[in-house]
Amino acid sequence: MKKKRALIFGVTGQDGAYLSKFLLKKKYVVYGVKRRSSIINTKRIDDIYKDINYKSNFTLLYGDLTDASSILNLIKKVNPNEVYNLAAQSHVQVSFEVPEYSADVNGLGTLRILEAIRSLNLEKKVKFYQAGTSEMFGSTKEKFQNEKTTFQPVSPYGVSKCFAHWITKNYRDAYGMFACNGILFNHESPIRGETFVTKKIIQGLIRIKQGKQKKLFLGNLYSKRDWGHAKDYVEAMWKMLQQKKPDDFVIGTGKTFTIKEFVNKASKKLNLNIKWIGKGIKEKAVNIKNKKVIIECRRRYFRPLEVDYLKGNATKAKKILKWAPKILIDNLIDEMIEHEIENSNDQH
Ligand code: NAP
Ligand code: F7E
Repeated sequence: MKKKRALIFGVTGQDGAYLSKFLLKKKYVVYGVKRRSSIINTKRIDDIYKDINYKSNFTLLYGDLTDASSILNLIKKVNPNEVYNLAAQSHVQVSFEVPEYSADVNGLGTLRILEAIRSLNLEKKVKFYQAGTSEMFGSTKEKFQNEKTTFQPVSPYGVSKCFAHWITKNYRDAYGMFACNGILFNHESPIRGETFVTKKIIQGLIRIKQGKQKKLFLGNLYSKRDWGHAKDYVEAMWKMLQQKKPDDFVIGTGKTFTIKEFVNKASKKLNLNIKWIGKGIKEKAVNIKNKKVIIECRRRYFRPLEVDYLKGNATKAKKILKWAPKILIDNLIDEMIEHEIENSNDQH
């Protein structure tokens, strides 16, 4: 049987790396789109080339979501069965600094892919996955968000992803395209970007423990997030494209924790006994053993608007996709800590 071909936009990111390995394991031929950068940006996928079973089925190609002709040429060249759009300016706080660029890549970039598929007359052949996000729920007051929860985005990132969501649905309805929106809640892993809060906390606490860093500076300690593992979430993406009918699905764990709770869990696992003192911007954590302040809050890490509370209801995915998260927060933190310690030892 002929192998299926998958084209992944955003292959160098956290999810792109996990999805590539997942699809290669399933015997797909994988084409990943990377953009040009001044330093090598393929760290997360370099190990694929070390695997004799994978490397011959994995190809990297240059492209950019802001460049419609590159997208069209890539789709024409690869002639994929499945296209995964994971490429994005994915940092919520940064989207307030570069709103137009975030809208261009995340919103129009999605449209450019859909339109390329359509203009190549591949709309009945190619299956399309769009990386949607719980950030689209924004300021919703619903306490357990599902596919019917109204979007109320509160950042340029959230707004750009709403455009991508609706244009994906529009192409599905208007042209009969097999196009699915995943509405994924936060998912992390050892290869999470270093400026996202989970990775920042774990990296910071370990460096403090090792005496390489004095303090960790954070923003809002009281927003709540539903954190899962990227490895589980890429499986859900693939499952969406294996259904008879295209549809949209919420993917989350159904559990929610504050940033402070995440810090407390991670410090406990690292045997760092901390005590919180002060309030508001003056709140800080003290290392009980040596009485040193190791965590402080800084205004620069607060956003102009915050998504205060997220908790995903993945009942539909459980029923239709037969998907459920396998890795929950405690095991996620354990894996992130283990990887970080191994990595920091490698450097010395
Ligand atoms: P990530 O680590 O930030 O990866 C984003 C990827 O997009 C990277 O490969 C990046 O390339 C690429 N990219 C950025 N701008 C691009 C452009 N103009 N043209 C082509 N590629 C571009 O994000 P992630 O955590 O893997 O998330 C994957 C997708 O899911 C994103 O769309 C994100 O918005 C969405 N999402 C993530 C979460 C989550 O919790 N992780 C939850 C819901 C939705 P470089 O490596 O060169 O920067
Ligand atoms: O922030 C708070 C911050 O940047 C989580 C992206 O993958 O998930 C991610 O977006 C929370 C926020 O993730 C710091 O204010 C406190 O409330 O790790 P984050 P995010 O904004 O939830 C969604 C689902 C996506 O789609 C996005 O692509 O933590 N927080 N102190 C901090 N956040 C950061 N980054 N840094 C801090 O120092």
